Amino acid sequence: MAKELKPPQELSIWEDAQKMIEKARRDGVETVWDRYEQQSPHCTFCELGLTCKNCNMGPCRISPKEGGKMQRGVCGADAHVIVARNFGRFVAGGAAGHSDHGRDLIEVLEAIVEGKAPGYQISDEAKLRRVSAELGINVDGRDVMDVARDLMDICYADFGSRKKEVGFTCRVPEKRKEIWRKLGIMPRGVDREIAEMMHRTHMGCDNDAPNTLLHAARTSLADGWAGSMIGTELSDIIFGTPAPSASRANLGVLKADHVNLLVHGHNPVVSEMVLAAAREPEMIAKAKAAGAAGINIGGLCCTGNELLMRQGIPMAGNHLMTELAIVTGAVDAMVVDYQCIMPSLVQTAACYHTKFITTADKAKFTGATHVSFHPDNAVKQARVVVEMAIEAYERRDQGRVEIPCEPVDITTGFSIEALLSALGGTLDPVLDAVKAGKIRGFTAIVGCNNPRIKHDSANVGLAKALIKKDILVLATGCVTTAAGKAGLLMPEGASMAGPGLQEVCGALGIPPVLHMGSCVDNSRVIQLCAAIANALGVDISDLPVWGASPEWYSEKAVAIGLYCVASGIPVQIGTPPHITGSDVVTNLALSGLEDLVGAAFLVEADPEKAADIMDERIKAKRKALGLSE
Ligand code: BF8
Repeated sequence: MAKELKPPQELSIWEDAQKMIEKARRDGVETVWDRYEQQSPHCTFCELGLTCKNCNMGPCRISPKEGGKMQRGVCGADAHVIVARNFGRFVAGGAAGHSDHGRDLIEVLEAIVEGKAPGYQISDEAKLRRVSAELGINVDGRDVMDVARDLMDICYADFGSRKKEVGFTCRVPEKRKEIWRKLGIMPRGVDREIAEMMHRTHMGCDNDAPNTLLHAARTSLADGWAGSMIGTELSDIIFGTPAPSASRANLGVLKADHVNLLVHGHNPVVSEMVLAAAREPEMIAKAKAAGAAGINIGGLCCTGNELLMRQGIPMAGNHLMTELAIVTGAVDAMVVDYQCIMPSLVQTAACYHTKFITTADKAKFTGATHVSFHPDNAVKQARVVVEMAIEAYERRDQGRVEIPCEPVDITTGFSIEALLSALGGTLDPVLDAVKAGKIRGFTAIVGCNNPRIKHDSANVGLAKALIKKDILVLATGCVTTAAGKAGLLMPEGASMAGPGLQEVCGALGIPPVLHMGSCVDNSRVIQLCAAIANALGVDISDLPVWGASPEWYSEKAVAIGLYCVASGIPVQIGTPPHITGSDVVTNLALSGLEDLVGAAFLVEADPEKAADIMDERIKAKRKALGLSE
């Protein structure tokens, strides 16, 4: 029997989402929430992490308590080994996603150096020289392309097996590196750690759950301090380092009289080129000839964040809004690269006139139109994509268009460089505010949406609860749009903050939630924490800081959470990963890591309760640093 549909008001806190869920139902279009209901209840063995498909003696599923005795898989693996192996592979998947994205940027840099990437360039030469110098490259008086070539070599080497430590560990406080060396989790090379995790979790290798977990930490550190950090730094060098700017968010950014082209996925390598093509007078003229007033580019998910940070492109929505954007009937084309792109979007697009276009040879979708992007053909292919959007516009049925709300204003662009420049070149004003207790601490709220949780309720709830306690919030990934829609990315949003944070925001003209970029850009968060720790002469774990991912869903989010924890930043999550079938693994995650790396995970779904627990730790950390409340 079909399950009863939940009212849209129970599925999302947003009016634009609720209206589009209703429209999807009217239009007979299936959404992620429908499929979630169909899949519920989920398999308990899988939820606990107690299924194993790693070999062909299985699949196995075990009960840890069957008859009072722990069951074992066919190979003899107990619950702890099975859970740890599954978790290790989960982390490796996330680290691979971010890091392969980072590698794609090295390849673009290589193509630029070799003169084979028309349309791409070094946009921030000063940052190229600064980052290269940090990594030990001689930059004085050298040609920009020579420096870029050396940087490219160092970044490629960070993916290999020849190093003892990846390059950007030069940014990590010495005390932290000592911990990593002692535990044997210093990240050596991105591909090496990921491959070793796959090796360890093959049947008959690492059969000691804590040992597997430590390698998961090492793999995640290779993501945070190499794969992701390379992704961020090279994106800034190639496309420009973000600076504060104004933009808008929600489905109201779609324009009924324009060709609407949404970019979705992660890597700016594609979306920047599509944007550039859409701005060409020739393309605008074609759009006008087709009867449109112009071409409107909007962002979804993390490539949206990338364009928002650097180009001020408006955000149409986050993860759970991607299907609903098409349901407006106003999206002429959705162009995607990779990661977090629901396979369902092909079917959703087929219900309307929307052209669904894939661009990455490693992320093809059956039923989509594939336009293969590479550094040497990106300019040409971007024009092809924009022309497809214009053609689709001509087929649009305006009678099916419903743009559900007006957009809200947001501010964006808070890279570390932008923060420093706003603060007069030094972190001192922020550190002074922290010492004075006006900013009591920091929390980076990162990550996703998940249909298990009412859309954005926890992302927004936690951000509001924390700023009320004078805790400055940094936002990345899909939390960005949530915070933006809630008015938290505007300086006026400080009226929702506590008195200290209100004062700081007023004095600096900043919002209480600062947008720092995409999920790959969580590397900016750990870099900032390391810089603050270095400035204070302490370890990262001594700081009054948290990470949080209230609505996480992806492997990447777990990799981020673990590299934060391993870097000394405790992390709140709204739902546990599939590890609770092993008390050894669960206890390690929730408390054991605290002893090892000075931080651990907190699982608390209620934003207010989570904020209270986080606040207690911030108080304790402030006290230990000799800071008053
Ligand atoms: O990397 S926040 S849903 S889009 S995983 Fe995905 Fe989560 Fe969004 Fe970006 Ni990050």
